Amino acid sequence: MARFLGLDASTQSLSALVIDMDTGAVCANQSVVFGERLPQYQSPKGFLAHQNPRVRHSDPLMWVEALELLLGDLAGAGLDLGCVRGVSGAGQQHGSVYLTRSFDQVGAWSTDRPLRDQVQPLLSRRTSPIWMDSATSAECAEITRAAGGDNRMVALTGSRAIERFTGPQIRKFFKDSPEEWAHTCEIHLVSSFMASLLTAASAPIDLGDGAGMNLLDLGTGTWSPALLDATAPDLAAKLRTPVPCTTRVGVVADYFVKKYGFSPGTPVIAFTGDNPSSLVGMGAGRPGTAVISLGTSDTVFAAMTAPRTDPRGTGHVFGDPAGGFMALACFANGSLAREEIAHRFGLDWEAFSDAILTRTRPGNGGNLLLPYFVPEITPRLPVPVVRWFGSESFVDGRDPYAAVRAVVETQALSMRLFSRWIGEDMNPILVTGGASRNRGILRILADVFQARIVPLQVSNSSALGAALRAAQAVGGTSWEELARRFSAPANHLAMKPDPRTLAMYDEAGHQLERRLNEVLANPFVKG
Ligand code: ADP
Ligand code: XUL
Repeated sequence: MARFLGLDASTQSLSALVIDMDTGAVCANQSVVFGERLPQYQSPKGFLAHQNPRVRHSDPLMWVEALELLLGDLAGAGLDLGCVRGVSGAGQQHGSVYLTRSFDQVGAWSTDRPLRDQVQPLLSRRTSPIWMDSATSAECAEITRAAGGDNRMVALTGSRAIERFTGPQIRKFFKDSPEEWAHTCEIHLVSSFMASLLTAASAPIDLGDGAGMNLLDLGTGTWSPALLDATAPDLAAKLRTPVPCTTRVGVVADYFVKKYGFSPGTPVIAFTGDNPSSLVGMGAGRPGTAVISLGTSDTVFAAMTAPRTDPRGTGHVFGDPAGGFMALACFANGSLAREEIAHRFGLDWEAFSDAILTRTRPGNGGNLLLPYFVPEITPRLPVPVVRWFGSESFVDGRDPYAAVRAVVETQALSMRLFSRWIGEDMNPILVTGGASRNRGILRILADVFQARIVPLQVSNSSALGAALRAAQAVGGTSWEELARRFSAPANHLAMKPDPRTLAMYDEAGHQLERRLNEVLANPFVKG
């Protein structure tokens, strides 16, 4: 039996998906939701509470415990992990883990104690800043200055210096916590941390996720000496050389063989970022198909036919696991903003969808909401901004149904506006992530993008992408064949655009841009 396991350590959960190459079936697809299964970490949405909305950290031990729970669930459900011929994985991007000792010095995990207890003493920093953190504006400015300006940053790394990116986060840690910094000998991304746990060895960062650090020279695929210097002293010694996404980084450690029944010697392929992994999971690793992912963050991405960067400075270029590069725009106020409105009005997801499909009309009667409940990544808003524009019956959320439509219309218009630079074909658009099963949201995306919006049959494209990457690297199956077998579109669920909404949404797009420009000029002033 040729089976491959993909893991996805995302913001709110850790998921596993197993594909069977003989039958073409997905034979396991399971998650451990942190808030539900690990309440002791006080992270109901996957991150720790903090009074400063710009600070967002998670406890890396929560991810360690989740890995054990998830593997226990799979084995407990009767899945024979001994049949798995290769493993790969994905992680929420940009988040970082800091160690006092290299995983290589640990050698092996002891089966006498839970993994969590063995990892805890290795941490030089108790918590991990994650992608939602935006507390590093000063460090971004310092790095940009040292590197020679925004344009130089973009030319080298594919992105400006960005608050959530790992380089600025490392610099802040070095500045704010010199003692812990002095004790740090190895730094990982969430992806390479999870791969290191699995192999009991220090797994290198891959080029897909590494591109989200403001440290990688995209031209050479190596850490940029100038950026390492601009970020923190002696940083090169704390990072392993980055590797292509298809690299075999080790084998499943004895600990997991003994505890969960993996076969000895099961190869582990480099883990990557959740978005690069999702790109191949969606069957979009080759240029020609764009993807919208509606997870905790909303992202728009596509494999690139030609090198391109975002003149506005909010977009990014990451490595594409299928080769070449991918373009991406990321929005922090995704699912959590939709949840904010749903909870405020006591609506479940069905009622949320219904508010769009049956209770309100495209354009929302000209009403507009800026729904930035947390600092926004795209456009760059350093503080939360929630503003209502329109009729008296709409403002301040007086009409729950109009509020639902308003949050989703602004999200969709903003995705369209800020992904234009990507320049790849945007019809059809494949859609994934927790919110992609919401018909109302798909309706608005179809109309705003004037594109056919198509979900996949398999949910959790990031874990699927990880399983496919293991199959490609270990089994040698081509990307095309893997996509044909496992990334089939659910055409019966596709949403077609209504051409009658085209002009109206163009006008709404201009309105939104005008309001955003006002706010960007002075986000601290209430309009
Ligand atoms: P991540 O991978 O970032 O952890 P997921 O892709 O698993 O996130 O998506 C989780 C989010 O999906 C939740 O925050 C929830 O708000 C949202 N979600 C789940 N089901 C629905 C639905 N039917 N409609 C809208 N949103 C949903
Ligand atoms: C991408 C980004 C998020 C995280 C979490 O740049 O910050 O999409 O990867 O999913």
